[in-house]
Amino acid sequence: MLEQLARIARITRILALPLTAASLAAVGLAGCSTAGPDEAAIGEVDASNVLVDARSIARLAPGQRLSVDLSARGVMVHFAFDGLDFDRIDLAFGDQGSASMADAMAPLFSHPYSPLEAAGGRFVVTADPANFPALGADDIAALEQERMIAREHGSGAPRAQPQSVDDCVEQTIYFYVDIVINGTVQSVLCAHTILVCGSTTCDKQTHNEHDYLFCDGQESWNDAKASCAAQGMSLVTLDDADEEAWVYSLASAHSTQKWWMGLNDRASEGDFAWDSGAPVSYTNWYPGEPNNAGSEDCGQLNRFYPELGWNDEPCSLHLRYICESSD
Ligand code: MMA
Ligand code: CA
Repeated sequence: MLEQLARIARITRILALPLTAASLAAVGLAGCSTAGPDEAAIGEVDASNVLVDARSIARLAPGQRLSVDLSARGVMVHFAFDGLDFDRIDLAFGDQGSASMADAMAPLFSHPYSPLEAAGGRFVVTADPANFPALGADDIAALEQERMIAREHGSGAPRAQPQSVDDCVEQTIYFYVDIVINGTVQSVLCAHTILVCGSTTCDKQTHNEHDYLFCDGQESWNDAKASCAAQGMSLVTLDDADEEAWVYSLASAHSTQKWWMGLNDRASEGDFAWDSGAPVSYTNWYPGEPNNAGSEDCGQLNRFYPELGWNDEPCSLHLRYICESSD
């Protein structure tokens, strides 16, 4: 996992940042103390910011468990996941009972934005979106619809677009994860802060020995192709339903908006070809597509989310994109 993270960081220049009091302040959360993570322990940051880390567990008597109340209004619980013994923590959800953290968080740890992936990062978990004063009603609506949003901000600066390596911005990613409480699945809002350097962040994944990048930067098809080529890759080729299902589920976990793939008929109208040069052995056009509506030469996924099925769109649109290695 750590090795995978190191590779992701190297290739995509995403750096997981500890969620410090300063970065909390930057996202406008009320009641944040300026105490550094080293001075903080459970209950010691302040009444509205509680840190749970390995040292909190070390203070427990043998056999004792730590109970963390996620239902408390106005309280943000910060989990420093590194070295945390989930088996010794109970998460309490008010009327809805409690669950061992190890059981409750199992789905979270298999989520693409798992804190285990973000080793060294720190997550904020709250059972109640109302505990996030930085989120406006529109943000919540977007979260509800997309189940994840990214907000960009720089400290003191106007809301910034990620620029170059020298001009990194902090980005707080909010997302819902499903955790299991007393056998039922409940959505919990989470946030973590990453440093985004460069205009695009890409999540690297591997499937059937091919590497894939799920890139969040919104690029024209040409620029997306060039960005893949710069990594020695092509825009994704979908060879069969199995590969499509895998790509679709990961892409949709990042964003249910549209994504570019490699299929296009730029060279000759109606003759679709993959960016990788692979033969077109499989297609899954949505009924009525490709319709070349107003000149559309580039293939994309998720136009009809949550339904599967591909669409053609104008290549000049700026969309997220997926790269794939040839081996
Ligand atoms: C949009 C655009 C097209 C697609 C149609 C389907 C109106 O155009 O996404 O590419 O074919 O929707 O209705
Ligand atoms: Ca179309």
